[in-house]
Formats: sequence, C-alpha cells, structure tokens
Amino acid sequence: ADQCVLTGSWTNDLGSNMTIMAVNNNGEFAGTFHTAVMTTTKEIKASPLVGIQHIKTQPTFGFTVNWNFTDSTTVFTGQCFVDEHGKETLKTMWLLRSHVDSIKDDWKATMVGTNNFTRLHTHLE
Ligand code: B9F
Repeated sequence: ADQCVLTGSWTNDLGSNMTIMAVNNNGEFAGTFHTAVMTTTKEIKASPLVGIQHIKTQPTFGFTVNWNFTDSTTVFTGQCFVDEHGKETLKTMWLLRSHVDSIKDDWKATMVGTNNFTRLHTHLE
C-alpha cells in the first residue's frame, strides 16, 4: 500500500500512542491520544482528538487534543510521508496551551515541540 492513510494506531518518539478512526470524505477524523509523558502526578487517561486532512497522497493535516485530565490543549500539524518501502511517517509540530489564572501569565502559557509518529501495528491492505 503506497499511500499514506492516517487511520490506525501510531506511536511517537516520546512513546505516546494515538488511534485515528476512519477519515471521512471531507478528510475529517476523530480518535484518542494516550500521552506517555506529562509533568503532573495525575493518572494519564486517553484523551479525545479531532482533526482534518487534505485528501491526497502525502497529505498535510492538523488535529487538536483536548486533555481530559488537565485544563490544557495541544494542537498538532504535520504531513504524512510514505517511503519507497511503504513505511509511513508523520512529521509533526505541536503547540501545548496551558491554563493560566491571569492574562499577566499569558506569556508563559504555550510550549512548542516536534513529534515523529510511526505505525504501532503494520497494517496490510
Ligand atoms: O503534561 C501536560 C500538562 C498540561 C498541564 C499539566 C500537565 C499534558 C500532557 C501533554 C502531552 C504533550 C506531549 N506528549 C506527546 O506525545 S502534547 C505534546 C507532547 N507530545 C505542565 C504545564 C504544561 C505542561 C506541563 Fe502541563
């Protein structure tokens, strides 16, 4: 299968896992994100994500994770690449917005980073 499909289970360089359900005809999708890292001691639960992608090969996409154990939100944007062996990689950047109590603290509320995702289970088509 020489095409990039976002549907399925993925793992990233931090060890976080996410599952993306079926992508509809408009490129819209939903799923769950299970982060391997956080800086609080709260129990990590799977959090919902929603996103949209362009309908083409090596598509660009974006999705938002609404963390359900903390008052913060992460947006990811990236592109799905498939190499000559059919191996898919999602190259992404993210912004993590934390809740702050006052507008005076706004300056420190956003983190930025990169994540690379590969398939958790090779899917055969
Ligand atoms: O750790 C984050 C958090 C938000 C408020 C307290 C804790 C929530 C989990 C974010 C997971 C990020 C990473 N996982 C991953 O796979 S999303 C981007 C990275 N990719 C203290 C204040 C803000 C952060 C830490 Fe918090």
